[in-house]
Amino acid sequence: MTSATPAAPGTKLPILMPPHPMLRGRTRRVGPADMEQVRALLPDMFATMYAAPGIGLAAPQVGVGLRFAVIDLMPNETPAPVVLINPEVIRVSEDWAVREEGCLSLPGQYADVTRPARVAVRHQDANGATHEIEAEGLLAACLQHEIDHLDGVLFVDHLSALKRNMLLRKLAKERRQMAAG
Ligand code: GNR
Ligand code: NI
Repeated sequence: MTSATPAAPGTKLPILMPPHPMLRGRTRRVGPADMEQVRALLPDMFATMYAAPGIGLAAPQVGVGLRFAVIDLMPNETPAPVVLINPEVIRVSEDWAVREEGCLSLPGQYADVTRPARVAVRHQDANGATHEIEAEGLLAACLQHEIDHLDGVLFVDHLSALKRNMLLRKLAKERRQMAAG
């Protein structure tokens, strides 16, 4: 059997949905003492993201209150996993871009989100080495979306209150109907 996604050795974790408080809390910076725990979680985070499927997953979405996330935009259907530990936006462009976003914590909900078109992000990898990414397009949106999660922010928070409540109510209704069979 062939698969576009890597044979992830990890285990799928449950993805939290609103109103879970973990999605609204801030996360704690990953320090040297946390690296072992983070490294142990990474295979499960990637397995969860690839299975969903999604292009990013932040630790709070799987109930972990630490400042890290994983992404993989799968350019040309080829895996390109990136580990973002303590990611920070260090520069933003003055121009904005609109893009339709979704979120694994808000399944089935999509909306146009306006964000800075380009960002530079500094982060550490699983070995503690520091990197800087300059991004535009989908990668820029995804990086900002994941860093938002680490601050308790969901993409719907960038919408009007009217649109936000509409999407959150639609999700709650769809989940009730799903539970009722
Ligand atoms: O899978 C995802 N797709 C996506 C599309 C546009 C902008 C951001 C994203 S991230 C999302 C996965 C997710 O919920 N990450 O937190
Ligand atoms: Ni998300």
